[in-house]
Amino acid sequence: MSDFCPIKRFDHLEFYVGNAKQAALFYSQCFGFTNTAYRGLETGSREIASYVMQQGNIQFVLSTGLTPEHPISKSVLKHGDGIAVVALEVPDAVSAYKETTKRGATGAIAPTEEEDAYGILRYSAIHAYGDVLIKFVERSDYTGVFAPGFHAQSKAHLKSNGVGLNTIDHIVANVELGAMERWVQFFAETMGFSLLVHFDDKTISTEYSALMSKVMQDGTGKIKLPINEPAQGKHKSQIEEYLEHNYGPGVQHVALASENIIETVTRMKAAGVEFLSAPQTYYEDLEERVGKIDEPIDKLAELGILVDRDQDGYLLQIFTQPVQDRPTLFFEVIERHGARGFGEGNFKALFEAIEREQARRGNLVTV
Ligand code: TYF
Ligand code: FE
Repeated sequence: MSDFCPIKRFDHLEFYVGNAKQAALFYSQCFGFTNTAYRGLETGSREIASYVMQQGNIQFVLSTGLTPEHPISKSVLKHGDGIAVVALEVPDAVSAYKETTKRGATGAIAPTEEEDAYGILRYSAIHAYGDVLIKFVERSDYTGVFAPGFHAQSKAHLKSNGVGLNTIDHIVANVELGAMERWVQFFAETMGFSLLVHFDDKTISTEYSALMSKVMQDGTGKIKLPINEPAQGKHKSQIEEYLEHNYGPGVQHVALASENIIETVTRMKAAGVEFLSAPQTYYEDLEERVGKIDEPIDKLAELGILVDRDQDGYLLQIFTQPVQDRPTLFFEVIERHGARGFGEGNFKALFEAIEREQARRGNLVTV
């Protein structure tokens, strides 16, 4: 495995939103994140306000533009709220930039150093699908709370004991029809990733919507980035619905891992997070399909949690409704018991559930 662009971990995901103050309350109260750092007018940041939200090893940064000209304001006008930056922690942000741009990546932020009393933070960024950036963050010489310009913040109403979400498991993008190969090549040649699995349109087409999915991963297997492309079906694909409403490619869903999905989903539901539901028939023959599992099936049925088994073990997963008015970004909560797949056995039930929602939005039209 080539290691010209070694990656330590997911560093953070930056969301561009219309109102970061309200988004911070949502991710705190409904998803269990705690606000740890802030920049905005009160800290001398005149153009942008950002809230760093943390839970386990997961960091979200919620940013909004404070002027109509700010690129974040323009991004929100076009895409609505969504993920604009996938930040990866790397040992060397200069080298990551040089090695990837040398191999064809388009530079977005040339290597930059920012310094404060806590040391030096180095970062750089390249363009990925749509308007999404991949940012390389080098933290080895920095001990501050997040980055220069951010002030530590702990406000009681933005503090949470957490709902048990612990790590980012995978981040999925939707790209346009015909663009899959380009992005597979990008991750292979530019980032040194390899193809983990490929789901073709036959594995995952329901009666209506069809898509193709290829999972790219880094050399360590810590960074998994599946890519979806729409495929021909009887009705408009869920991927096309996303592309229309997002006005282009972008991040479709982020899977967050929990070590107790029943507890996590119970808490999120109590806080008002809406999830897709599986029909009760899904649970009738569940044990025949997946064998013995540790969790009580009646509890999984009550919450709508799906189960799948592969050669390495089993996994539990569930999907939220889109988290903004546009049918764009949503989240997956996943608990792995050895399984390394993505819930292939659930694709049919899941896509039928997504299509029921598409129909309610008037977007399940014959093509
Ligand atoms: O990441 C995955 O592959 C699973 C299944 O539009 C999935 O979470 C795939 C495509 C999609 C929604 C979920
Ligand atoms: Fe997923």
